[in-house]
Amino acid sequence: MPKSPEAAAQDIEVPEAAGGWGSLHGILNTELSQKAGPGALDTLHHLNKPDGSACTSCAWVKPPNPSAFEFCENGAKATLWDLTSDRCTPEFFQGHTVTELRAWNAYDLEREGRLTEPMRYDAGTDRYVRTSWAEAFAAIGAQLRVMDPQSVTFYASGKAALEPSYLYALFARMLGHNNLPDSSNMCHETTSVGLRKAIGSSVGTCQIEDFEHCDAIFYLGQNPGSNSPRILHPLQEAVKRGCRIVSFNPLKEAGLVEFVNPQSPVQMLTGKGTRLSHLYLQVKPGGDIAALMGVCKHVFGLDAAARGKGDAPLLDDGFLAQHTNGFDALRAKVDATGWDALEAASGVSRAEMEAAGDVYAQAKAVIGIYGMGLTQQVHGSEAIGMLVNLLLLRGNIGRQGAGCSPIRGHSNVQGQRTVGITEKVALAPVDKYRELFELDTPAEDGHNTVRFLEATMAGTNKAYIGLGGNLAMAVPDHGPVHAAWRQMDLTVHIATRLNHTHLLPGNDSWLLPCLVRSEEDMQEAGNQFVSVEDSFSHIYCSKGRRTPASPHLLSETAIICELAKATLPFHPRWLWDEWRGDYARIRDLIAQTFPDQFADMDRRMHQPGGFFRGNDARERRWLTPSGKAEFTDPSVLNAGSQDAPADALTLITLRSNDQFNTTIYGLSDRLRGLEGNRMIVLLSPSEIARIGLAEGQTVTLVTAVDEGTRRAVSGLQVVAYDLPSGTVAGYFPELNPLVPLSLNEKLSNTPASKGVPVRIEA
Ligand SMILES: Nc1nc2c(c(=O)[nH]1)N[C@H]1C(S)=C(S)[C@@H](COP(=O)(O)OP(=O)(O)OC[C@H]3O[C@@H](n4cnc5c(=O)[nH]c(N)nc54)[C@H](O)[C@@H]3O)O[C@H]1N2
Ligand SMILES: Nc1nc2c(c(=O)[nH]1)N[C@H]1C(S)=C(S)[C@@H](COP(=O)(O)OP(=O)(O)OC[C@H]3O[C@@H](n4cnc5c(=O)[nH]c(N)nc54)[C@H](O)[C@@H]3O)O[C@H]1N2
Ligand SMILES: [Mo]
Repeated sequence: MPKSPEAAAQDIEVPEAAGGWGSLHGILNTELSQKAGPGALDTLHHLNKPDGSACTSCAWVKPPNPSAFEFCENGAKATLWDLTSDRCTPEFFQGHTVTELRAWNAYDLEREGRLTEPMRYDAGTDRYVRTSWAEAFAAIGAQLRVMDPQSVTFYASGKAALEPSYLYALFARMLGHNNLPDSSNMCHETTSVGLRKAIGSSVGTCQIEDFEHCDAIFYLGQNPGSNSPRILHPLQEAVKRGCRIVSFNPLKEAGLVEFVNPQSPVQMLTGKGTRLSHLYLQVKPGGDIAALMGVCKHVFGLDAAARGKGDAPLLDDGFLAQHTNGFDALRAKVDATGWDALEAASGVSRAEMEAAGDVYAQAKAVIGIYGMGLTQQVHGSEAIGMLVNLLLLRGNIGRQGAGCSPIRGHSNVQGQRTVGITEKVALAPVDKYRELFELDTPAEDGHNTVRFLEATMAGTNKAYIGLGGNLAMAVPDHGPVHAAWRQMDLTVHIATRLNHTHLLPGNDSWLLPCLVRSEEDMQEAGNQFVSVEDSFSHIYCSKGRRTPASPHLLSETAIICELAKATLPFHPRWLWDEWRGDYARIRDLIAQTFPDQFADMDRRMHQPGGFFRGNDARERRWLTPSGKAEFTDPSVLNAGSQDAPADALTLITLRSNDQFNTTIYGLSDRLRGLEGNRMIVLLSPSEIARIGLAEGQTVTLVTAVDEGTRRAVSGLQVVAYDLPSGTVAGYFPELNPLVPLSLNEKLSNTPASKGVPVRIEA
């Protein structure tokens, strides 16, 4: 007899539970390689607490009553990485041409340590050479002043805090453009657009308290063990209360299977953790739409049966009537779609979808959580819409213990959007800009990340300023993108460590080294602190205490102010010196610009747990055109590309446990049992046999859509792994050359990094 879906979930074996001793070894290894020193321990001790700095590794909540160690393995790694004792000095650059450095791998580049002085690219010697801040600002300002503002792009990676982010967006608009892509464009932009379309909110509706009251959590396409380990604590607590977790993921991720709490002596000593997932639906890539539809179909069946017997209905009729729109169309679609089609499109069985439907139906309060597995698909917003559909059926949004909770990536990526970094004029605080700065916001929408790359390839974008990040490596289609990148007139990088984007200099290129969040930031009014927003829309203060890595470093805020001063004409209300001197002045501007959410920000952000800027959908106020929460009638059953040839496999690009995006800490993907090599391609054993490959063999992956251009990555070792048939997986960013720029989410342009049609060449 086949196992029940519940029993199958209990029997899943993983190489190692999340947390546990392995996480402590992981921290130790990073400390050994980075030699951050004893002061770093003090920084870790204060991390995510009211008197410390906010961790840069993820956007999970900083709780009002923090535990002794309010950080995880990966937060510790990110902090130690920032506080390394290694230095990448002008002397280093003297010894290596840029061409030579381009051939280094990412790990070796960042291993050189923190950048220490501003550098200018010298084309004659093909080297970065020492410059002064004054020279850098004057030269960049002089260039920007004479360029067509529409040909200039200001990118932001989601680490920069609220204060520099607010000024950066303002600077762009004062210069005359809305070209403000950020890392969110490769990440949760699908949420910004898709969730907004469904419930009128571009961010999640849950608060941390909801995790104390939910009976079920539907957990889709997010890997907490590697990417947001602090979430494992509330998940563990919830499970201990009897809450049931239903996971949807093509990989059996250790963090969703078992957690050994490093703060529990019993669990650490016995090695026995908490089993997390009650059910584990191993969907195929993009299979969530169909799987969730199957869950809905079963709930409709249960509801009809209950009504037939005269029992209380399962659907929340009152909520549906008062708060939602479009139910009938969804219902008709679900009724008309057979189980065979749902099984084929999702990769999971009817029995599994029904078991998940039972969990949903029995739960009084349900939370839906998701990450990149949903957002980085061609029809990702429809997958989000389908999750919202399920939640709406029983009024699971806008009440205690229920809601929709996307897990953000970068530690302030949500906040950057909140304070004005957006290419869309409709989302910019246009009236306030006029009132506060006599500024007319440029009328045209600007570039998102994909549009920026297209414009660069077309030769119409000629300058790039990067506030952090490693954009050229994080984006799709490295081949054509990198060739075009070098044709730009001006490239400027505000950065902490050397990366490959810096090694694609335009005609004129600058490297401007900045402080990290855990470092002291002295300005005219004394040591400054900054603020960030987490996944739950709480705003906190973050205070740096460490001595900066070099006396020449400037803060991101200071660099933006100086660039703006060197570029823009004088205006009596544009007070760059005062803003630089005292960041409280910037917070006043944020509070005046967004009074409903940020009033009295400078005081409230010091509260333990920060302050909540509010969320209308949580209060069941739906800021949609209809004024109601919208059911989505999905146009497809699988969220992947509909143009893939029938014989293609689908590639998922993954993060390992030992990286932060393009920053590679090491070669250990411990939680998946993969060690020592990132140039690998994972396939199920049966797929390896079907294609006629052998484990350990080296192959080439070739993209199987948009085939006018050949996109290939060679030298990939075949590794057997438990995956659905037709699925292959490998690492981001190594496999980014395979992702066509044209393969992006329909509504948001988020690159479809979890659904790339490919073929294997032996
Ligand atoms: N240590 C560490 N922490 C990080 C980061 C890091 O790189 N390292 N990056 C930060 C950033 S910027 C972000 S955005 C987050 C990212 O955190 P996540 O959202 O967890 O992103 P990924 O690791 O890319 O992949 C998510 C999961 O989606 C699954 N998946 C792939 N395709 C599908 C699908 O079609 N359906 C479903 N249901 N699942 C699918 C994958 O197997 C994987 O488990 O983490 C943040 N935190
Ligand atoms: N194929 C594929 N591609 C992806 C993804 C995927 O899952 N698959 N994920 C996408 C996602 S979710 C994201 S968010 C993007 C990430 O894209 P980015 O945010 O652009 O990339 P990161 O790797 O986070 O940037 C790392 C660099 O940031 C700089 N840095 C680090 N800390 C600081 C700081 O405090 N200040 C400043 N100024 N600079 C700093 C350092 O120089 C470091 O080299 O990648 C996307 N690309
Ligand atoms: Mo991200």
